[in-house]
Amino acid sequence: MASDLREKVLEKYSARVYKNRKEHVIAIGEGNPDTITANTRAIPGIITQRGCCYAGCKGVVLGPIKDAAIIVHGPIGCAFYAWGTRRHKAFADEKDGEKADCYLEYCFSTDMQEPDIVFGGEKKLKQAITEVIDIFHPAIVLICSTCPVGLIGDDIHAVAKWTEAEFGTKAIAFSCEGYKGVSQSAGHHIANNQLIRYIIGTGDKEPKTQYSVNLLGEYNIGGDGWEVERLLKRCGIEVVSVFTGGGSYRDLKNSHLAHLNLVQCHRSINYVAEMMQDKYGIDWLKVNFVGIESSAKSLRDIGEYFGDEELKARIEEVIADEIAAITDELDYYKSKLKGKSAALYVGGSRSHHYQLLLKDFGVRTVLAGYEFAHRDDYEGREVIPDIKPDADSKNIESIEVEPDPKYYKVLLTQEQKEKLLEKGVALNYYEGMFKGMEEGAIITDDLNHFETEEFLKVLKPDVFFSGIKDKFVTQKNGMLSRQLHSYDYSGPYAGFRGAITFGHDLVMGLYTPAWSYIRAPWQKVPSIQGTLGGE
Ligand code: CFN
Ligand code: HCA
Repeated sequence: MASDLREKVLEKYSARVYKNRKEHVIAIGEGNPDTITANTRAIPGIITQRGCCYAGCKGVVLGPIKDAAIIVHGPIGCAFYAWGTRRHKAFADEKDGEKADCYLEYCFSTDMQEPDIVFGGEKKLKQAITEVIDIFHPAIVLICSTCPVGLIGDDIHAVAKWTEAEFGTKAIAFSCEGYKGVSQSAGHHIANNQLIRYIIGTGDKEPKTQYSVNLLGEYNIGGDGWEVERLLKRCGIEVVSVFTGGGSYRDLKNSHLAHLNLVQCHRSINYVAEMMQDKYGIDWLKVNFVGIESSAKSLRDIGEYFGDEELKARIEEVIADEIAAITDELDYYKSKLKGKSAALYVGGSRSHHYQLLLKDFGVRTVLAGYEFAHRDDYEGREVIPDIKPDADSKNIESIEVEPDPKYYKVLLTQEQKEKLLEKGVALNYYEGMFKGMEEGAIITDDLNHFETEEFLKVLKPDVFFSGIKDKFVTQKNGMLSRQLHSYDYSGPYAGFRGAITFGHDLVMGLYTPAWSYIRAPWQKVPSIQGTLGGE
């Protein structure tokens, strides 16, 4: 039983740690709760896999904005980390027949040293900004602070104002010191709040068509964003901006003029969708382009939202064509993968999305968890009509959403309610990890190194999907580990074609003869032979 396995791992803890961790590790079914404690501080001393606030702000959300000069104010290691380890892919746009600015290959930093910590680093920051503007003339400068900056109190916001006054170049500061909050998630918020405040809504370029969207929470890992854009374009849907994979300041500033927001990674961005709805009246729809069924459903939901019969027919044609093109390979990979089992542990939304792709291949998930997700990512986010005695109850009754007080509630205005009914698609809604998981599986929030090793020992999945920190420990123990953060530099995995690349990589990993060499020869047969006693 899953709860027994859970106990077997957690019982090794002291009473205090046990009490904490049991709220974060849930066995599905068997009368267990389908609520979880999440987004709390990791226990000091435990080896968590989480990253920091700076990683979430600079590394994840801002890093991919290709035409922004992003200056990291802090010691060089932090700048290198967010530049070198996150795999930002982008093409430089064309502007007036020439290649427009793209700074992704550069790493701008103040490289703070001890004297800057002692005497203050603002002078050095101003110097770095002056150099960047002199050399590159960027349209926008983004300043990100790392831990020491917050500790010594450099005022990066004042420096941003100074930049605008001195050079007339737009500049935004992000106080994303690594120690803030409990994980990367705080950094997503800091980045996104500034985007809403200073960038979104500042452009005036209207979309060219009546079916235009922004792609929110798509960071173009392994080229996923490109694949999704290709699919949307094939269907005749215009992509105004992408937040932020392969994205640009040039496009983000016009994003408020798009007709609909599509949300891929809800964890890092759902609140931007929410704020854009409040501020600009743009509806948002949760999509997921990881998985064959999920991709088809997402395209259909978009068609349904716009409600145009021609668009819907085109979407059906594209789905049929994309599926026909992969059927043979899909069948082959399915035949190799059916019946296998997997464990997944990544940051905030992929551990759920990839379960759906695995299902397409007949692979079962026995354990899944998030590093830094919030409760809604596990428990789901339901749209609950704001039922007031004076509200239009006739409309409310026909909304097909089960109100459940346990789940996250979203109260809608009358206008939003009407729109929801009119569109017939589940707006402002996403399913949490709990609902898709089978009885007997285990959910782990903020899984640590000890639990990773222990759970893998008892559950024995065929593959563990995770990140760089635990990949090699897993593989040295004889179990395949594929990185879901970086796709082990393969990809794209999104969409229909991407699913096949994923299937191929997984089959390759599982069936490689390398696994037969995991046990050293002397563990199987004695390697020293001789006789005792000198006979
Ligand atoms: S690209 Fe995204 S999909 S943004 Fe987020 S929650 Fe990280 S960097 Mo690593 S791969 Fe991961 Fe998600 Fe959203 Fe990436 S699962 S941990 S902060 N993530
Ligand atoms: C981060 C970035 C990361 C790390 C990946 C990993 C990414 O959290 O700072 O641990 O393998 O995707 O690059 O999530």
